[in-house]
Amino acid sequence: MKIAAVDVVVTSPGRNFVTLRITTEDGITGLGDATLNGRELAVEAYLREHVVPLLIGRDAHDIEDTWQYLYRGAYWRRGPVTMAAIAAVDTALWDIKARVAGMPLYQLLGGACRVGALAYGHASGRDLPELFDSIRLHLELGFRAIRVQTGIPGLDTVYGVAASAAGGGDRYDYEPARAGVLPVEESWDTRAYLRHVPSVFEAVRAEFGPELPLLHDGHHRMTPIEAARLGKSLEPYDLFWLEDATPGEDQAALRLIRQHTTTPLAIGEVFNSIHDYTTLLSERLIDYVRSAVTHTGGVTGLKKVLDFAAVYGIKSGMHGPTDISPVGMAAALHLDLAVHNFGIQEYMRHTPATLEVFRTSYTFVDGLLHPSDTPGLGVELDLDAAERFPYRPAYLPVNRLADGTLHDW
Ligand code: EZ4
Ligand code: CO
Repeated sequence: MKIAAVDVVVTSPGRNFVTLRITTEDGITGLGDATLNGRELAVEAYLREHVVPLLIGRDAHDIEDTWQYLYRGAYWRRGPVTMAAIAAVDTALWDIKARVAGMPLYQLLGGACRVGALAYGHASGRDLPELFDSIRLHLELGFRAIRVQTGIPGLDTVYGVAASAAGGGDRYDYEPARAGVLPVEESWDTRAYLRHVPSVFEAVRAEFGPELPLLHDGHHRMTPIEAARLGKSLEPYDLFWLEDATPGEDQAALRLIRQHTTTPLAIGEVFNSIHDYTTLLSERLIDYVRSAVTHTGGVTGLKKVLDFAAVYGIKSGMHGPTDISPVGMAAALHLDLAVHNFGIQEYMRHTPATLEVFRTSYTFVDGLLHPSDTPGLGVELDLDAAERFPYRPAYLPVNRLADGTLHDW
């Protein structure tokens, strides 16, 4: 079953997405997500110039061999651009294979281990009343696990905090990538953050009780000793996880945090290879793997990471922001269902404009996501709708300390 055509589609229904569409000689199509937030056109060019020409004429069924051909064959390995490009090819080929088989992808990955994937939603507020409203809204929507992000006294804007609690109705309206020729600049103060966050979790537990799983994202801003202190001070509030406490590239940092706290740790949304995880997994320095299918070499790449994690009893907690397209989200859901060591799935609902371009079939019922039993991934790309939303340059913000020093965002 030879690959006859490959298209790279860039569209911006509210935010930018890069999608690969592979068509076989008998007209079967498969989709893959290659969106790299704020650096989209680098992946588009990598695919268009260096990958598409290699795919024409290859057997669409040879998924592992194609993965190795693009990974080993490039000589220059790893990196977010390369691995997002490989992810898109890999996901599209799995989509094709499952469509040909007439099965939802999770069946080809071994079948379902659970009835649905527990999802967590994003509650946030500039102050406690706003945050409580946002948590209540998420509970009403059916979420059974909730990420809590909060404004910090003295800081104007803080990562993960929606502009207003009601915002876009029931929709989490925090979209960090802003259209423009330059990134927005935010300000940061770790000491103010460390002083404030434990009091917020104390208040949330007092209001909502001990049962509700609560998560928090540190977004790579702390030093190891600062993260250790936060983990320790949050222990009374029984977090499901503390995410991205320190910058991701420093695997040894997690050793220090681990020595000081029993708060479970999650990391990996900016990772792109199993080699980013070797120390973290083999030394049991984390509890959850945050990688997305979209950024880690696809279903094939991430499945290997999760199987490695399973050896150490470490679970999945796949990244699922709105910059993962519905195609990437669907791929994640099939893997969520099929791996034994599933933990939780992040879920930020896409906008109506995005769902006009990407026709999804996955469902969210009573806090659980299900990829649906449609053959393949279960997502269709509407090319006419995609054309109505042309690409707009947009960047993630940058962060500065009070004296102007550039800090991790
Ligand atoms: O900032 O996906 O856990 N989720 C996150 C996200 C990331 C964005 C960056 O593109 O940290 O909100
Ligand atoms: Co995160």
